[in-house]
Amino acid sequence: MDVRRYMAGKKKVIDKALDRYLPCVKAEPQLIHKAIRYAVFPGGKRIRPILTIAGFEMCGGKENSIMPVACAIELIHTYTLIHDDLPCMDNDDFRRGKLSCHKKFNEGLALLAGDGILTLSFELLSEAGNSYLAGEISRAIGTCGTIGGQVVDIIKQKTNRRIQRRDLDYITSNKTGSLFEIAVRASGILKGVDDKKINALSNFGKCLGFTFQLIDDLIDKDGYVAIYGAKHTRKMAELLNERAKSYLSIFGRKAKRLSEISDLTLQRQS
Ligand code: GRG
Repeated sequence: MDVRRYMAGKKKVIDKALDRYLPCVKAEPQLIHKAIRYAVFPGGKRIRPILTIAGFEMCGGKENSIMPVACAIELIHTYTLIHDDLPCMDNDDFRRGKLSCHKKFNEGLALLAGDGILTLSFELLSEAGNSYLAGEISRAIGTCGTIGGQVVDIIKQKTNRRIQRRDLDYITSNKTGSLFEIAVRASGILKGVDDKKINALSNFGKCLGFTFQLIDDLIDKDGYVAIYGAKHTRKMAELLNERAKSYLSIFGRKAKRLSEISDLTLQRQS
């Protein structure tokens, strides 16, 4: 099956599962559930949970048993977007082509919608029954991971000085990279593959996350593009994509799907 069709199919399955896991709009208090569903649907590309599922399948697992983990990863991603859009952070009025959550509802509700889906993600992780994995995900999105990246980003933005490469690397690895890394790594942990394979999955996820951010900077003409220009940034992304795929060699031909998803990241326009 063509990789685009594979991804579109997975997106549908993920959306259906998210719909099942989230409280319905009629559940009290209705307003918070309305705000949560507004932020989660129709959603974006669902790239992170697709990577989790594709990684799990590569390791010999079946889609259904990783679905709570894949959905937890997407809910964590959505919480970061809701909070990132708040006036106290990036102050964005729009997200995914519509009003951001706090603009549609209000700041308090958006904050709680983010908290609500972060909390639900750990309920889903408890369903997966692997406390080591829950710990690894907590660490990846904590103050030495995603949150840490956001903290340094905010501090650097406030100084108004041209950002240094070292700081940008730190922000990218943590703010974007950590969640990509754990999204892929989670698949190996849940399937119980050996440490060599888990490390390979981590390295692949880390490089892919970095590539993803470089392409994002090319689309938005900021970040690395502001320092190195578009041509150099694209070259960096291409090299990093090759490095990402090289980590998959340990999986042999089974790595085809993850490799294709990685290549597709280079071509994305949104
Ligand atoms: C801890 C509040 C908090 C934030 C952490 C991840 C993050 C920092 C903020 C989110 C905003 C942002 C621009 C992150 C960079 C990573 C990135 C390119 C996110 C967009 O991801 P896509 O393109 O989005 O996968 P869709 O809409 O497709 O889900």
